[in-house]
Amino acid sequence: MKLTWIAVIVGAVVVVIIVLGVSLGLTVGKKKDFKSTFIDRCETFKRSDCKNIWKTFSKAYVRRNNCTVRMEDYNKLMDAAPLEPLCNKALFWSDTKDFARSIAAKTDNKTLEKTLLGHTLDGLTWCGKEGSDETFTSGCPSWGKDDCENNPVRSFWKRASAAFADAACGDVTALLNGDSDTPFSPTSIFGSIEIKRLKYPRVKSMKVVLVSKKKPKADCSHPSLVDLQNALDAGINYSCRSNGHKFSASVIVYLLLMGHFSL
Ligand code: N1C
Repeated sequence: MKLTWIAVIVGAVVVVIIVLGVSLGLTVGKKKDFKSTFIDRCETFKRSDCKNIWKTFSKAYVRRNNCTVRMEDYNKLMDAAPLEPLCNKALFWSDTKDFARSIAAKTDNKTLEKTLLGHTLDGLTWCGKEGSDETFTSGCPSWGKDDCENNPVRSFWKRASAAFADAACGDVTALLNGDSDTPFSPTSIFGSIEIKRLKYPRVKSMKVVLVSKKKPKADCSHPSLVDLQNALDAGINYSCRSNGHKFSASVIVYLLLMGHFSL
């Protein structure tokens, strides 16, 4: 009798494990489609109009030739999700995405990826096709300009970065890569779009922080930083500091939190 009960309990446990395993496997294994990802991410910002934001977004590239989507095609999207002024906390970056993300996550600094549209589209690829209402996530032009400059993803980041720079005010920070041969690249989005839209007296100062994971190649005397200063609007105060060591993003965050390093 006792043995029968043990067999029944063990059997029930096995059934529960199998049911849970199968349903979990199905959920994890199923890739969310692009539209659901967009709306789910958008809704984390407690917006009730994410379906409308999606419609406005997709109109920019759906049914289009993927090499003719310009940054202006996202103007209506920017109007649908305008940015609040970002005073004394805008954090720009170039070639230092993981550093910027870790720092922004642990501090009050705000990167574009912490805003609704930046967060919603971070890391995603999308494009359309002439004669189709669908959004595609493969077979799209690549980020580099080799395919074509006016592609849906690149034009979005250019437009969103322009809006982000327009919203910045007071003191801003730029996190640049000290391991790079050119920490300030005039062809990057930071160098070609954002820096040009920072206007004095709305923006008072820019602090450049050079971070390195390896033995740093560049310090604050690097010639490309002279180009950066020349690109800055007259009146914006410039300063630069370099950590001068190889630090991982998590070490920098730790030093920041302990007050041994500041942005
Ligand atoms: O070309 P970049 O860097 O100088 O662009 C970074 C600059 C930041 O200050 C951001 O405000 O432009 C903005 N930006 C993003 O926020 C962003 N998120 C994700 C630009 N690009 C962004 N991405 C992706 O990073 C983009 O799809 C492409 O793959 C990179 C470009 O980064 P970069 O060349 O290091």
